[in-house]
Amino acid sequence: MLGLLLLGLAARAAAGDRCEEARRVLDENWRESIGSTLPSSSLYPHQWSWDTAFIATGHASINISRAKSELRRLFDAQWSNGMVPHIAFNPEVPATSYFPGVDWWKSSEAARGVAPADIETSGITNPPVHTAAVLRIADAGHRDFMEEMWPKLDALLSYFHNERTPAETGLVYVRHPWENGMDNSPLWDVPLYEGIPNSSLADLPPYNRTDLHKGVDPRDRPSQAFYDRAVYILLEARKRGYDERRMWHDGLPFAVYDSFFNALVVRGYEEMVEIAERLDRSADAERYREWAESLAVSMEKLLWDEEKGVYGNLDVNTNKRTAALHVTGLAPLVYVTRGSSCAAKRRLRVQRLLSLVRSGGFCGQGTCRPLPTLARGEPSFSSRNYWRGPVWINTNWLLAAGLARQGAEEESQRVLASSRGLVDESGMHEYFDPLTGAPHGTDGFSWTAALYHDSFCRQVPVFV
Ligand code: 2M8
Repeated sequence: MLGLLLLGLAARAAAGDRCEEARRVLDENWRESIGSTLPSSSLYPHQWSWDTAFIATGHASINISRAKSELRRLFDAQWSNGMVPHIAFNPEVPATSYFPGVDWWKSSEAARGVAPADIETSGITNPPVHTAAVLRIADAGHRDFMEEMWPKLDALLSYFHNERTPAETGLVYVRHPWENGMDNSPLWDVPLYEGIPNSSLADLPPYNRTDLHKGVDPRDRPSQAFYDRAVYILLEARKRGYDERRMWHDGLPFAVYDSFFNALVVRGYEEMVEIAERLDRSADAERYREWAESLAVSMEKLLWDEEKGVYGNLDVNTNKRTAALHVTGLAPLVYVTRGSSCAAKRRLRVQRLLSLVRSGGFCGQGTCRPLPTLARGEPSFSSRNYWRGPVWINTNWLLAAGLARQGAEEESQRVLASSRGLVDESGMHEYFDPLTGAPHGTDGFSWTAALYHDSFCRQVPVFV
């Protein structure tokens, strides 16, 4: 009994230290000159869109003025069509510090009049998880920030509805594997390697990968074949001035209706309903309710994979669906909209996803650390390679919240406890080996720190 008590106290002490460490990491990665926090001072020296949302969420319980500044600076880089680029470049660091940098994207020149003239950015986007950050800030007593952010969030979410949702499917497509944030997810293998053969890459200009020289083991990073294709897709988009209609009509080298991205858009629409209601914007709340509903119906109709028992991805170019036991396929747990015409199906499918979360493949039997991005036993599983198996704190955070929303409180707590254990043992690393708990990627990683703080260090209980 005494032993248990001492263990409990030791764990509390460790968490206390880690809370302090989380705040320190965020402080060290903060850059006053751009008013935002870098994902990592070495590997990622610019501002990333969904990282910023997670960082601002964490800052809501640490430093509110930084939380607001993060989002303000990111949305200063918003394009006139509503797109928030996945990178807003940091002018303080040399061009050689990150690949592909400003010289590759050339946003202000290639998308003149649409991309901002005063901040260089990438030409692709990220999942719209910023609504959650704005709600956290509002809940910390800053309702006025919802007012301030409303037009910017509305432009961003409307961009997905107006520019990225072709009427025939009603789904949102991604046009680069970097857009959903899971760079080398195995779900990209078919569209990338079958869709873009080596022969298309003959004229690719030479480039230097900076990520291989930043102290991270190259075995943990995406392959050269992946980078070649990532650069090729970037250059094809740039040639077309990043014009959405033109890219779509000319034919995109890579275009996928991805379950993870679509699920986060539904979740974004749901949070817009919440924000609109708090701001007494009933017509806007109704519009977002309808968008969430219709996107959820399209997901039930087109993305569910009965054989695998998860939501899959649909390739725009081949109309083929691929599914894998990857967190991508579990992501529809994050939203509660049922899609009224498919509600019964949706209920059954959520039950199937929950049984997968409880299964050994996703570390449900206490055999490994949930949630691996790819289930053990899947052919391309790697416990250390980036988005092909390791546990990430942001996907755990999103899924833990989703599980709680589905009423699976025990599973939600198990996923949170896993994140806590991994960080308590090793610190603020980028990702973790689900089999051994070993840390990988860069250290001093901001979203790990921010979401650890949001989950375990603030006074108000999470996800209630
Ligand atoms: C990783 O992606 C970038 C490209 O956007 C990279 O590998 O250089 C991903 O983990 C992505 O999700 C994340 O937003 C970014 C910065 O942390 O790094």
